[in-house]
Amino acid sequence: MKQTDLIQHFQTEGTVISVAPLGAGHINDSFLVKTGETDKPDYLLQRINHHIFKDVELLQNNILHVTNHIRKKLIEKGETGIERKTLTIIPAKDGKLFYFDGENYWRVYLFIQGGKSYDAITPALAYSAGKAFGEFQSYLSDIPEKIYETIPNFHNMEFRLEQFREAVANDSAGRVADHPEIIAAIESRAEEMTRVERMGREGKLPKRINHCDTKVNNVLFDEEGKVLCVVDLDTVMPGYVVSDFGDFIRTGANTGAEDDANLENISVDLDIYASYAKGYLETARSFLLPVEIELLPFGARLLTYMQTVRFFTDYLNGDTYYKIHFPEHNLQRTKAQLKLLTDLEEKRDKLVLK
Ligand code: ADP
Ligand code: GN1
Ligand code: MG
Repeated sequence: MKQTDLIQHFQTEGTVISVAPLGAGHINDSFLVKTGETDKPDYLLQRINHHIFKDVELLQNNILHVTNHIRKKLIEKGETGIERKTLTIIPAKDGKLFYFDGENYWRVYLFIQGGKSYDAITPALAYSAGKAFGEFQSYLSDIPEKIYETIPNFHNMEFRLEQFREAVANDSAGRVADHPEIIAAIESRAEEMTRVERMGREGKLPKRINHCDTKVNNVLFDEEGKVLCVVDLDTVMPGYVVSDFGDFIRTGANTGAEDDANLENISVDLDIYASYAKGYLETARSFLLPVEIELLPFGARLLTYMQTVRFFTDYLNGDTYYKIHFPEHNLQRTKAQLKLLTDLEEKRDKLVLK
């Protein structure tokens, strides 16, 4: 079905004048839908990857609860311009939170005008993003509805290692024999990297509602560099806060790209690291336990390691999960993440927070 026809199934206003692809995520497909009338909003149309988010109804209900709760908090704080400060779901004409066209699932959000997202940022933007993610966690700390895992075991390192080991054993794409050094690099860190799950089981670390995809390009900033809102809410679910801290550092504090072909470009930018941590702790310190703060630098290594394992597992499986743009893309991503991990390990002493 054409995207212009799809939009007719939603409770939108105005006349569609254009539909154009937007964003560079690895999972969903996004389109900016522009309307002709100046007094009508534009929209974001997204094709939901239902091979990954298998229960679309549960997914959309989660997002509805999360955005309604955040909206309530913003109103309580006396904020204005709230339609740009959290996502707004536009339901389908039948009242559902998505539309199924017989093949694909689609959803629509209000388009946030003037919002900018970046793949590379400055320390000032990192500080602002840190505050925003701390605030996000704090807003959701008392959400009354149950928020489900939209992808079971999503940031569970033990589970990700099980998937990796299964991929090595199956060797379905015949790629295992060529990469003994990557396999060794993953295995040698496995014990250390699963400590968060052990601490959770021992009752030493609480789960909180996390964003679980705190990539730098999931924050929208206004023209002045102030955060408008956090987007990409598919993975909001219970988790350990080290995850959200770590995934931002993995993406926002990398001097290179996530898939940089030139490993020399890759290192951790310590200014961005410190600025993000400062912003985050300003809004999150009040609810974090000392052990959670102590583990934040570990979180940066953990999420970089987790992404190494996830990209490499997908490579070994023959590229079935992440969108790839060329045949060895997942291998290149793996090597780039491993390089960032090594740099984070070397600068370990410089990452300690107070
Ligand atoms: P993906 O799963 O592909 O990463 P996102 O939900 O993050 O999809 O959307 C892709 C990009 O589109 C984001 O990085 C952001 O720049 C932009 N975006 C997302 N939602 C909105 C919105 N409601 N209004 C304006 N821009 C948006
Ligand atoms: C995916 O959709 P996107 O690009 O924001 C992935 C994240 C990974 C990220 C790696 C549902 O996020 O977990 O960290 O790619 N999302 C899912 O860039 O698997
Ligand atoms: Mg995204």
